[in-house]
Order: sequence, then structure tokens, then C-alpha cells
Amino acid sequence: MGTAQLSPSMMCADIFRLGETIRLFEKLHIPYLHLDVMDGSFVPNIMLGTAEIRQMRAFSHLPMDIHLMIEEPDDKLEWFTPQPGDFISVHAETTRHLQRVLAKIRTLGAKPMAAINPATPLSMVEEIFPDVDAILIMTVNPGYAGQKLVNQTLEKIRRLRSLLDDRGFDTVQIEVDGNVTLENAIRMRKAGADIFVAGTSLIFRDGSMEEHIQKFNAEMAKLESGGSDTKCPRLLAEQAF
Ligand code: S6P
Ligand code: MG
Repeated sequence: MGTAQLSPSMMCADIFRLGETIRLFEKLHIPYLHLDVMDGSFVPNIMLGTAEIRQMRAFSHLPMDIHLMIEEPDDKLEWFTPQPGDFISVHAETTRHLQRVLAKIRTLGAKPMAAINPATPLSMVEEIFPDVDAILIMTVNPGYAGQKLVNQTLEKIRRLRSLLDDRGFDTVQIEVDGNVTLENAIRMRKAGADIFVAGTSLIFRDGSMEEHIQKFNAEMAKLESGGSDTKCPRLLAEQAF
């Protein structure tokens, strides 16, 4: 298990301070910008489009973590100009050809990620482990920021982690998205999550964003260095809840 990574959800950022926020993320070595693309059909909201993504690419070299919440993403991937180092995630619920779409993301040069909603069973992604670099477990129903954790997704993260490990896919990362508070992040980390989408629950809220990020890093480092007699948080899964 590598270090816990943050992926700030840019739809939660103050658009009037976007530039300085991105510069702060660069200074703090944030590994990804999480970009939510919503089509008003798969999810009941419309968010970030190709123009915003293009502008952010011109402004910053930070890799992107593009979360496509759009119906039939199959022939729309090129619109987002995937780059090496980017993650592109597609929802298993949005395409009849998930394996083909994931393979296409790889061909276009980015890292494929499959996403599933809280009600979607893990069996929907079990056959595509060889085709992904990460799996996104939605911990709220997609569409909005500021929602409450769907509690049973914690157990789902734990089951996915052990399925991946048992089948030899221990390098496949797990991303979690939705109501990632500091307390929930600790529980998610213990369950086996690697990448944490940071929205209104963690960093885009009152107080200093830099301090929120440092606090997250400190808590994750604490978990890694023990706090128990094992150094591997995955082994703590039974204690996660
Ligand atoms: C939701 C979207 C997310 C949100 C994020 C907000 O559909 O995919 O990336 O932006 O979950 O975070 P929070 O902390 O407000 O739930
Ligand atoms: Mg998202």
C-alpha cells in the first residue's frame, strides 16, 4: 500500500480564487486535480465541461483525475484530451462495453479507472481488474457535493481491497469519493482506500485549506507508522468500523 493521496474536487473550489488554489496544490505536491463531469442525464446535475478542463491544463501541469458521470462515454473520451499521468474514470452503469472503454483510455495514454455507485455491486467490476489502474468506490450517490456518507460503502471498500489482493491485483488503487471528512478518511484508509477525493467535507470549508491538508497528511502518516503493532493499515481492516 502506497501513501494516501488527495484528489481535490475542483467543482467545490471558489471559482474566483481558482488560480491561487491550484498554485497552493502545486506547492503542497497534491498529486491530482479531481474534475467532475456531469451530463444532467446519468446524474441530476450539470458540471465541468471540456472548456474548463482545457483552461486548467493550460494553467497547471498537475495530473488530472477526470470523473466522467456521463451516459455512453465510449465515443467522448477524446474530448478530454487524456494525458499520460491522468486518471480517467467511467461508471460501470453508463456503458454496455466497460472493458472496451477502459482499454480505449489506456490506448489514449491515460490511466483507466472504473467507478461504481453505492448500490452497484462489486461483481460489476470483478472481471475488469486487469484493465484498470484504480477503482472508484462512490461513497455518496453521484451528482452533488455536501452529501452524507452511505455507510455500507466502508465495508464495500474492505471487500474490494481483499478481492484485489487475493487475485494478485495489489497495485490497483482504490479511490473514494463523497463525504470524505477527516474521520471518514481514517475509516476508509483502514478499509483499504488509497486516493481520497477532497471536497466540502475536508478542504473546501471554513479555516485554512493548507492546514486541512496538513492535518490529513499527518493523520495518514500516523496510521502508516503504526499507532498499533502493525505498520500495514490493510491488516487493520477488521478494526475499521
Ligand atoms: C459527486 C462528485 C464528487 C464531489 C465530492 C464532493 O458526484 O463526484 O467528486 O465533488 O464528493 O465532496 P464532499 O466532501 O462535498 O462530499
Ligand atoms: Mg467525483
